[in-house]
Amino acid sequence: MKTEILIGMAALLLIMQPSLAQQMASGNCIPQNVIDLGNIGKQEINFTINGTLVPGELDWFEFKVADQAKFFMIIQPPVDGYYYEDYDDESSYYYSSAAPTFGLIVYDKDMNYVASSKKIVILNLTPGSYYARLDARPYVKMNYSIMVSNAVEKESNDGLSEANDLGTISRRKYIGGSIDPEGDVDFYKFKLDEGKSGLLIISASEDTSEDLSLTLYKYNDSERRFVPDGSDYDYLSAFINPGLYYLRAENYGSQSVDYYNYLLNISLSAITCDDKEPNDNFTSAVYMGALNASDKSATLVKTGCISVKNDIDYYNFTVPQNMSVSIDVDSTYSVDTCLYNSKKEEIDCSSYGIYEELTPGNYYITAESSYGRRGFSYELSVEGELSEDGKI
Ligand SMILES: [Ca+2]
Ligand SMILES: [Ca+2]
Ligand SMILES: [Ca+2]
Ligand SMILES: [Ca+2]
Repeated sequence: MKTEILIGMAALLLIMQPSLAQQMASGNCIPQNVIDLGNIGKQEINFTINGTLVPGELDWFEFKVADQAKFFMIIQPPVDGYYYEDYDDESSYYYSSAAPTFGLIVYDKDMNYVASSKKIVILNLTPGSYYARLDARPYVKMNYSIMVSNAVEKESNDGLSEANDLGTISRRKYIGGSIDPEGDVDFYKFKLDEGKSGLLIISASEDTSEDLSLTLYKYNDSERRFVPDGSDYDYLSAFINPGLYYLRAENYGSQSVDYYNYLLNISLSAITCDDKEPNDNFTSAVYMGALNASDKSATLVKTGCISVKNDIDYYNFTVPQNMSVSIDVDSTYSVDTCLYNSKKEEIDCSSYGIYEELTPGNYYITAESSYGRRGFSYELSVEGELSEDGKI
């Protein structure tokens, strides 16, 4: 009984830790071993600080604001949602499905509270000296990184005509913003230069349990205006070609929510799609080649792209002699594949790969998203293996 109470009290103290620490800090406690972040002014800033926290430890930072500056600070664990522990010199991994709970608090030079967040703070500060304090509730030693950048939205950006211009998408871009007030909608626009194309990926993180809804707008030639081209929450991907695009960010769901901050991470990966569209039926199938097994086995590989919703990709290949054939797909999202013979009769369908003994002939494969996703690539491989004596 006594032990139970002690454990209960210890747990309560752990839960209370951040608020106790906050009160102490605001009581004019000048921190020791402060990490200097330098000056923040009108110039473009974009830097990352990497550090380590051990249980019960607080890291302090100081910075000077030269001119009135709006910028964000985002705390990120080293790997999405997971963190690792270093045992002295020997590295070993601590695996957890729960992300650590961070707390970042910003104070002015007199230790007056300015702002705080578990993930993203957006600051609009007058010139002066400031402190920031980071704590976390991992129960292990943990690495973290804090990114500081003044790539912050400019209100009002509530419609297509008011969209914030993010320029040309070439390297990864970050933009911090807020859903504030309730019902706020934020528009951004960006361009993809001539000769560039690829897979656009936009992911969002929020300092709340709410999700952002992201909608991409593309120019429609027949309607002669920008129209929504796919919508998703927290993560949006699409194959894009040169041109101008708009992005709409707003709170997902209809529940009324308080103000929150978010960070958008926008990147373009150059992907070459081997499945020249439309390859949407048997006659337009993309030929993969013949499984010529000079040394017992042969492999045919194609990179396919699920470019639009309900895209289906047809392929065909030749089996020159009796073979054991396995068909596999490597992809972020589940892909259903089906195998057909030359008479277009279905042999097998699966989302986990197909394995069949095949006689010489032409065969077809179809690939499509298992759950109606779009905007991702996959690698389709067909491997044929001869039996010891070339016969099955
Ligand atoms: Ca906003
Ligand atoms: Ca807005
Ligand atoms: Ca395709
Ligand atoms: Ca297709």
